Amino acid sequence: MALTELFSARKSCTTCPYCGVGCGVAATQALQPGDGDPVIRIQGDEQHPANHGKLCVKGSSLADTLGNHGRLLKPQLHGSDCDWDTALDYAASKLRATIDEYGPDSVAFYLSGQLLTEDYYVANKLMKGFIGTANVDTNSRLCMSSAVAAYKRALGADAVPCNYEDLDEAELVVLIGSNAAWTHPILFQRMQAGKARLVVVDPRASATSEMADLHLAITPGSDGALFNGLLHYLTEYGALDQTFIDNHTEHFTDALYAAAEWTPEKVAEYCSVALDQLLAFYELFRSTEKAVSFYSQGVNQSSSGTDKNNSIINCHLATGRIGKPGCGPFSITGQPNAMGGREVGGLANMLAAHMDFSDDNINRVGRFWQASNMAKGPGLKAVDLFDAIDSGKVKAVWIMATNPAVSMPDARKVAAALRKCPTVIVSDCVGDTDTARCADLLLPATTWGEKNGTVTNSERRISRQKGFLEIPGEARHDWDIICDVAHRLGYGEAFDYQHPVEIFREHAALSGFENNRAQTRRAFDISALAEISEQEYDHYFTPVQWPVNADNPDGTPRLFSDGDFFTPNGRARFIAVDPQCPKQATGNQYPLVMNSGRLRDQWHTMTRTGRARKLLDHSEAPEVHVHPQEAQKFGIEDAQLVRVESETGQFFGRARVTASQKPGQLFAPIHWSDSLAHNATVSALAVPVTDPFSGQPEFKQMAVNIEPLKAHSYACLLLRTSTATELHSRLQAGDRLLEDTILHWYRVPVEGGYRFELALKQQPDWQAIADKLFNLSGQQLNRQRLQLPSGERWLLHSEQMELLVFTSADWQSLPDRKTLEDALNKPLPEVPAQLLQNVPAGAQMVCTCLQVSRKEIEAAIADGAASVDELGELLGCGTNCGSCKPEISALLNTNLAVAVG
Ligand SMILES: Nc1nc2c(c(=O)[nH]1)N[C@H]1C(S)=C(S)[C@@H](COP(=O)(O)OP(=O)(O)OC[C@H]3O[C@@H](n4cnc5c(=O)[nH]c(N)nc54)[C@H](O)[C@@H]3O)O[C@H]1N2
Ligand SMILES: Nc1nc2c(c(=O)[nH]1)N[C@H]1C(S)=C(S)[C@@H](COP(=O)(O)OP(=O)(O)OC[C@H]3O[C@@H](n4cnc5c(=O)[nH]c(N)nc54)[C@H](O)[C@@H]3O)O[C@H]1N2
Ligand code: SF4
Ligand SMILES: [Mo]
Repeated sequence: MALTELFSARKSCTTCPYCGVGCGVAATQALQPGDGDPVIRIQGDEQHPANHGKLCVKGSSLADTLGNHGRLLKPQLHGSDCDWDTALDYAASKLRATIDEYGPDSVAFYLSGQLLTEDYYVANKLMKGFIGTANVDTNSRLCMSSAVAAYKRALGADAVPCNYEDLDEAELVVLIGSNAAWTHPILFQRMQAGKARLVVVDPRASATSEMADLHLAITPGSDGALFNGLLHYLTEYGALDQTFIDNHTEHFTDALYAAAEWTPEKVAEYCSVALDQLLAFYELFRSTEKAVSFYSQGVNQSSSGTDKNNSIINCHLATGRIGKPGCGPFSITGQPNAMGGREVGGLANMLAAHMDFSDDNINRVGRFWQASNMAKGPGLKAVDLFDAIDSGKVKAVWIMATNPAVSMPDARKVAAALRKCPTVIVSDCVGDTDTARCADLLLPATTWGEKNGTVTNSERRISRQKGFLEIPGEARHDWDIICDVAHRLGYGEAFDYQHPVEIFREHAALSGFENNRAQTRRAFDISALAEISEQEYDHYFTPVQWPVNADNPDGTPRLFSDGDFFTPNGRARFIAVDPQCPKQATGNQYPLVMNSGRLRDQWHTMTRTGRARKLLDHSEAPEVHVHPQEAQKFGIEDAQLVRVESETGQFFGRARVTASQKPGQLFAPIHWSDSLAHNATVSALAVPVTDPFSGQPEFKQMAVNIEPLKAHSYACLLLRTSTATELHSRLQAGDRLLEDTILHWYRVPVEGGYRFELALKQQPDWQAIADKLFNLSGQQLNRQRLQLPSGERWLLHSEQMELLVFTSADWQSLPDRKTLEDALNKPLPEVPAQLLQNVPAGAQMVCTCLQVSRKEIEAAIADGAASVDELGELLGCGTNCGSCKPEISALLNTNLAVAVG
């Protein structure tokens, strides 16, 4: 419907709920005449300094992820709906009884970088000030904790020096363990629009490395050696800023001493990169003053991630490339509010507002909060926390906005620990997650589009998330739920907030409380916002970078310009780094290194992005990337189902045979879970080894084995929602008939229902399955058969088209899924076997926005299209959000190379 036909439209400016770029979003809600649902239009906010109006494919598809389907709309106690009073009384009484009997350290909160700052602040205050334990950890432990620990060691504070304009101005950007083209797309577009040369350090080829001037495919986990080598090279070739080193740093000689043995020759061998490539990188870094190091999970998710971060920071301190435009060590945050969580002190080893557990700080925060029962010291970090739940030391846990049964290392053990934990409370906006299944009490939370508060992005910029949708069912805001429980625990006075601005003001006041050189000088200070009015907060909040205080009332785009750091003596610290190998070592039993990470169009455990059908076009199934040589060695064919095994668990997925991997290494996306597929939780493979300083787990180097799985045949089932739900719950419950028949499954939401893809162990008795599971009341399934050179295909369907089953000897030769999906909502064709005709097999979608497939792009290249722009003009691909441009460019490179070669 054209907007002109709508009689009213309301625009609200908010912030994207996905990655740490923190793009501004303008949501227009247009009411339709009559009773039609409002039409939501999502666009980039042109005024927002993070994105200037642009959005990537996840952001621009936000409207497709809204709606009540699958939402948790009422509290549920032991699987049954209940009212809020019952739910909150239960939560409070269980917490109180556990604390009374076993002490405050027997309870814990596990929070998330996807909460708003206001939610985070009250959760942290309740636990650390009133319940009296610091057992408050967060999924940021799995994400940013090594970056935090390294910044604190080097700079004296968890303070990101850089900002996004540095990316525009840089002449060199070194992306280390970052696939920014997919994970921080708008920043990657900024880098490409800028003048910087790009160097990518990543063991595998990615969409990001495809666009780089230089790609160093180093041995997994060898980054510490690479940057020790760089420090050594910079020293040898006279690139040190000796004045900066002398005046503003300490321990330089220790770091240099540790780096001394890392000659280019030794590094090249250790990291398995060609010496000339290595020298090209070192020389580029040496000769480019404006150099940004942009790093993420490839270095953080490591058992020596803090040291790796410091090895990078060392090179910036040695060259004085920090606190100046266009340069700096830039740790990029993953989640939309990972930074906000760090600000409030949501990690178990922090107290609040960048204060640790020194006696002075405990006293200071205790006075500010007027707290009755301050925590005395650090609490349990995520891995230790779930171990303590497993061993029974922690007996009640409240999990908010995260899915640890999927995302924690040794995920199976985490789920089992939760199942036996006496009290598990889960606050989520959706009802069916792997973690929710372990809960005693489920609390329906509001989510993006409904929530109201602040988030801080990767460049320390605080922006507003604003609610513009009606709150569905009985969902409530996370901060409000926490405060209600605090009231029931008897701490009402300290949690008497009516509006998030009141929490924000208190948070801002705490950040400035006794924050000066004489007492504790803390980087995080937003005291200038402590008096903000509700009107300003709701209507005139300009995104601003902290510190925002009396000295910098308009915020601070760049830190450390004066060379003054947050250490006691004001000097930044070099850290001597002794590079370590991954702790999950390969050997005979587990000879391969398994890497894990993100896909372009999905967000984590897919509870939101998985709702948008089009976001599954890019990749719809759990998969494992394998080098052709390795595939041959293990007898694996492309698209075949494989089983990956480690010391802790197993993972099933389809093989993607690709030279983007190196031999000896595998890669799997992290997004699938037991709710969406069978045995598809990658983190089940991770042995929970952690970094000694940060406690961050090693997710990028898991030691595994792989084997092909032979299926008898494959089937694709199309089911209306109710039938699909029935099948899903029987699959989850371990129905015997299904278990005997099905080797692996995954599901995809389609219009009107779901498509299930099955790999089968034996010829299934569909009639028995249908009779038993779908209540067809004796109605016979109709059968059609088509004999093709590739084997036979079957179509089975019920009279009401409740169930359509297509089977075939191999997965790829089943008909095109889009055509089949359409059949679910149409009357059966007169000759049903038509549906079995050889419609082209599923074409991978490259441009999700304009629905342009790889096949179409390749055909256009074959017809002479020779640039991304030309393809955009011809097919439209890449002309909306631009997230797919790196892939289009890669297709051009390969296809033109083939044409020329
Ligand atoms: N599309 C999408 N975007 C996201 C997210 C999402 O779920 N989907 N999640 C957000 C979150 S929370 C985060 S934390 C970020 C993560 O953002 P990134 O860190 O960019 O994403 P990952 O895919 O986890 O890993 C990045 C790269 O590290 C590489 N790597 C693996 N081992 C090594 C190594 O030993 N050394 C080096 N140098 N590199 C290595 C991997 O091959 C991978 O390409 O993404 C954010 N953005
Ligand atoms: N193997 C492997 N494992 C990894 C990683 C990896 O690279 N490899 N990466 C790690 C990293 S960096 C991260 S950040 C984690 C992410 O892992 P998780 O945090 O476990 O994943 P999400 O799917 O983001 O979980 C967020 C949950 O919060 C819910 N939710 C959304 N909005 C709200 C809200 O406003 N309130 C409430 N109460 N709930 C809400 C969502 O429905 C969802 O269930 O995974 C980690 N695990
Ligand atoms: S880059 Fe994409 S996912 Fe990240 S904040 Fe911007 S629109 Fe959202
Ligand atoms: Mo993350």
